[in-house]
Amino acid sequence: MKTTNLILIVSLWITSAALAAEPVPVTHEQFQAVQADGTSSFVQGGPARVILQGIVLNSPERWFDPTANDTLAPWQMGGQWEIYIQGEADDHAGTALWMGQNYGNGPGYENYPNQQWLDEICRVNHDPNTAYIFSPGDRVRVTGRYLFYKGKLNINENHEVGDDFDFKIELVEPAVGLPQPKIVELSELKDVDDNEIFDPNRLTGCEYYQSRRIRIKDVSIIDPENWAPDNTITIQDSDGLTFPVRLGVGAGLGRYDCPTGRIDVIGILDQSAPGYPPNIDNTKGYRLLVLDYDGNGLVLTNRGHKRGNLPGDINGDFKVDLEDLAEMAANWLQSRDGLWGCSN
Ligand SMILES: [Ca+2]
Ligand SMILES: [Ca+2]
Repeated sequence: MKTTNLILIVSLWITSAALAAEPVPVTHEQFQAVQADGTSSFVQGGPARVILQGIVLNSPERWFDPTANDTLAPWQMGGQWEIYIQGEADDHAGTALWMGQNYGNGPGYENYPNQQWLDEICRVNHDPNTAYIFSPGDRVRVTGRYLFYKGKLNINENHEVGDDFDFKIELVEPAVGLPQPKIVELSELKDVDDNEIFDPNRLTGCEYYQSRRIRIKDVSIIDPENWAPDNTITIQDSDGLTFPVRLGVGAGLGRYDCPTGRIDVIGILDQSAPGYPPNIDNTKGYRLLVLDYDGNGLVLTNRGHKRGNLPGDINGDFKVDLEDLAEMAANWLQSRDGLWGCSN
């Protein structure tokens, strides 16, 4: 028998075995458990699919550009989509859900053609029962497969475009509200030598806050020259401890100047462990994600509500004028994939 046929038969057998298994409800804490080296201790012997519940923390299009593009060079992912959901009550963990368009730009997988990608992100942006569009602060239930990547276990499609690999998001309760960000000192995340604190029991240090909303108080941005959407800046506290802040692509990050002086930062503590191929050292690579900014000057965050109430005041400076018109003109006739023109 040819090796390729054998692989096909084995993979079909694995696929059908996985298909038979019912998804298993788990807590985020169970799902994110790690071994001493930071790799997953859930994956080995874990169910094919899990069910997780939590609060949506972000709008995916302020983190990645979802725009469909299936004509890219190898290793370019085209549209991407990712949300973080945070566990509630004593389930002190959180989980990211990721999808990309051009899985086939890595060997052995297929790409989503543009229309199929649009259908996919339209589907995961809407509650299947009500067509409601998910937003930060909604309580949702997720059913899906998973893979370990760069220090955390993600719900994803295993890089497969087939329907059987879709993950599903259902609304449990809309507009519950974002979780209150836990106030965290940089000394909880970094040791005295400014190295990341890693606790494999996930009861302290960076792991404890991974994929959760936190607030770091009284820091300054020491490299304001790096202030730009989709870039990384560094914050520093009065003891000299530092932490990277990965900025998203929210429009406010391009619209407003880098905050100066002593500020607070509210974001999602994330891990993107360094090295290639991935999963070399899963005890490092922590960062704070800030996906948008409302220009308030004191807290690096986007609170999602502005004073003023003048329709057309795009930049929120309380006057409708040519600056607003210029920003609108620059985006004229653009539409947001996954939200506009969905058939569901
Ligand atoms: Ca981790
Ligand atoms: Ca204005």
